[in-house]
Amino acid sequence: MNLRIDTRKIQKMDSEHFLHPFTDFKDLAHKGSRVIVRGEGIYVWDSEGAKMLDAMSGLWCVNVGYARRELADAAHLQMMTLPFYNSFFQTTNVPASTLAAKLAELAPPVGDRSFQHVFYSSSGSESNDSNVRMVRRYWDLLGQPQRKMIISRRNAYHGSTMAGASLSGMSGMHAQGDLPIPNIDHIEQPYFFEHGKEGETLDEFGVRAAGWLEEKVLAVGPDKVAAFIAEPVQGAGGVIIPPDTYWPEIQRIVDKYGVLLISDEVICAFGRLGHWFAYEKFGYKPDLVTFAKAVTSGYVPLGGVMVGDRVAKVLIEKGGEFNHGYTYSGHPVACAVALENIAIMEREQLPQKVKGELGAYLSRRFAELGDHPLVAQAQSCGFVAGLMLVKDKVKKILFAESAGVGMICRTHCFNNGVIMRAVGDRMIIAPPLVMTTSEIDEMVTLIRLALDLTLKDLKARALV
Ligand code: PXG
Repeated sequence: MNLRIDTRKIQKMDSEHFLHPFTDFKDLAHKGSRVIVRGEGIYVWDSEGAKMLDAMSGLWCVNVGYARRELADAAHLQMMTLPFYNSFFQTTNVPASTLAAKLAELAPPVGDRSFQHVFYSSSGSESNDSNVRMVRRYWDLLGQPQRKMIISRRNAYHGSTMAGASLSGMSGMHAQGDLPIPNIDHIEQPYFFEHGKEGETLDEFGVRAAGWLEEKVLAVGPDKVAAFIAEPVQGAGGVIIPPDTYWPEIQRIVDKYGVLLISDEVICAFGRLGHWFAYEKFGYKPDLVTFAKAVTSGYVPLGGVMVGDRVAKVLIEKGGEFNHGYTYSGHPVACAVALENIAIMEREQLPQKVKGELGAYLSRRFAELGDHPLVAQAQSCGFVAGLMLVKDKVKKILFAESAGVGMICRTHCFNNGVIMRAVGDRMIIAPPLVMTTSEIDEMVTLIRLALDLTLKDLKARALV
């Protein structure tokens, strides 16, 4: 397909008018953006014709791959039928109601808790703002308005709105804009590589790391803690996979102190970890589940919160009017695309594949990268994976942050046909779930090539 794009012209408009998210504007204007023009299957192309295997699924979202006609047809049909109508004033639309029922069917009940209700938004950030609103309303209605504190974790990512960025545990975000907002606090992340002690097993570490939540609850005062929010596996923080003992211990603690549990599954839901929702994989019982991204495979923006019975009952029975919502809550086109996206995942059994042979294959092939001289750890969980680039893997010596080794590696990836994301010196992937085993082989070969080129580059700069 010849799209005849004038790269320079687009770059000029881009640098003169488009302020990109999480970007040093001046630096990008100087370098010029890479113009992505097309996607098909697991590949994207730039305006200069370079083809890249997109091992990040856009940004953790294109789970069914690019250029799916079914999704375009669903959007087209819905736009011609009813492109928009609001759901504020006692009206609804067919896709929003149908999708709500479908999501309630897909979210498995756990113990005495089930999910029968959905609150819609258009993004993960908005959904977490809605969570803050719902959690505070819940405790107010129960006559415990002093329960305001929401505990999160350092290096978590929960979005970029005022509440989302506050819940996120990233100091760079907090440093801009007087964040966090009041009544949000953070504990350390369950990252063994950083916090594990000499001689401690992974399982022991998992229990100790979960214990940081109990310490924080006790320090704040159990009657003041409203909720704990966490990603099942931290995504943007660098694919931090918690030890098996972590989630059961977290569950024990939130149960003991009656604290609500929010599972932020913006990355982990919709098959990414081999389940429709990731709390099922780890066996914990959230009260609220945030979703976005892959609910539509990123084709159109949609997000929301699965509201568990415990919270829903109080908001419905005692709440009266809930003074919160968005113009696009239950957007008909977004919901129609989500329904078709879920139908594709069901037809192609994508969650089952990730949970079964395909996920096992990715895990095996990715782990092989652990033998590379630069790689200290190559781990995966379903279809997310991360590896750590280190100066000395035996002595666990890290590169200086200023060396920017992750970015060097990322550039070699881009220039050699595979898109990975660098988080510091952690290189991470979240590939489309529609990959075949031979595409996994191709991806691993390209990653190894990028690692070899990085090593060569670092030797030339005398950094190893
Ligand atoms: N929660 C989680 C767990 C996320 O990963 C959000 C909330 C916010 O979603 P929205 O739709 O508002 O962006 C996210 C988003 C990265 C990166 O660099 C990750 C996200 C967004 C942007 C960049 O890995 N995750």
